[in-house]
Amino acid sequence: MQDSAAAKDSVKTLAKNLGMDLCGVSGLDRFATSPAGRHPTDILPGCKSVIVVGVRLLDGVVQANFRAFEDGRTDLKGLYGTYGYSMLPNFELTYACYAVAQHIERESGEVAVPCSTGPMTNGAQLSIRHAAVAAGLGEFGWLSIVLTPEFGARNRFGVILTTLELEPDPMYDGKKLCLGEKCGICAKVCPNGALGKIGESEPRVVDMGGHHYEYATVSIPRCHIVLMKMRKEFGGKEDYVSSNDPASEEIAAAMGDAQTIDEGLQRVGSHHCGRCLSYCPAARWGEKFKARGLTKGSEFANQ
Ligand code: B12
Ligand code: SF4
Ligand code: SF4
Repeated sequence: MQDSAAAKDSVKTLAKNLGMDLCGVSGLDRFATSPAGRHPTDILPGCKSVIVVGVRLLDGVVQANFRAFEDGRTDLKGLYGTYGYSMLPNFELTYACYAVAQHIERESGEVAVPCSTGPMTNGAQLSIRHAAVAAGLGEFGWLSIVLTPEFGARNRFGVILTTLELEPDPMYDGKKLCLGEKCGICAKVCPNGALGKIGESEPRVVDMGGHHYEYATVSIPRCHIVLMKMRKEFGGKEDYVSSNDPASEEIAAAMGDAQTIDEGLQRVGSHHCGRCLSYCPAARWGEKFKARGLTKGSEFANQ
């Protein structure tokens, strides 16, 4: 392969041709504070570059979520489950990561590892959110996932680790994307209080590449039981766990039963919530959805 800048260009062109909307590259210095076992070199010894690809969510699929939240059309949640959560973003990203890794190995003789992207793709080797920020694609929003200037919260990402040296992209340094305290919509719309309120709860703090970020500490059990419909009030057929804030062990024990209900292809209920992501107005989505009449103007959509 060519020099590190030309090699990066060829990877980005390929990613675009594979249907990716975003692609960025980070060196390893930005991962200096990774937790044990989650550093790129723990997965690929000799790793020199972290490539992150990203794909936008379809507006039409996010609007199907509004029909469910605002019109009670919970039958439409399967659209988000299939095209916005488990199936397509993940598989599309998985294929793109695989093709980029093949391209690098074929062209340069270096080593490349495509990582898992999420549900049904076997595991979480490293934090994709941190990688996306390191690769300059955006910044953490209060909702804890990554906001990009192009699509706000409505993106999914995939990661390829490689021993090939690629020219790193600068960190995102543009206008602040999260509207912070004057917004707080993500915490307000969460049906199970999984996200603490801004200014009232202890944030997670990340220092990376000279940038400082703070975002909500997500209660994973609280989010998980909504995503998996594990209580009647979140659409479950039964209360599979004893409270809205169960211990992780109780969720794990109940998963066997819960996963057999209302199964999609992945044998997991297709509820998948996504309220925080859908209502997040970053990247002017509030205006866009309102202008197109895609929400019914709930107090959140109006902000
Ligand atoms: C399991 C999982 C979940 C679980 C648990 C989430 C969790 N926080 O663990 C549940 C079901 C709750 C969940 C929910 C959602 N998820 Co999710 N999830 C994942 C998945 C598959 C693995 C997360 C994980 O265990 N990572 C490994 C650990 C190590 O990373 P971590 O928890 O992020 O990191 C912590 C520490 O280890 C440390 N850390 C880790 N690495 C590093 C590196 C550095 C340098 C530093 C400083 C610190 C640090 O900081 C973190 C805080 O302690 C990721 C994909 C992935 N591999 O990252 C998607 C992912 C995070 N999810 C995603 C999405 C979109 C969602 C939902 C919106 C889905 C939905 N319902 O529509 C919600 C959002 C909820 C919310 N507000 O956060 C996207 C986010 C995309 C984006 N825009 O940023 C991801 C990246 C999937 C993807 N391929 O795009 N998710
Ligand atoms: S996905 Fe739903 S339950 Fe999870 S944090 Fe977002 S709004 Fe809350
Ligand atoms: S909903 Fe508002 S506070 Fe939450 S991440 Fe989006 S812009 Fe930030």
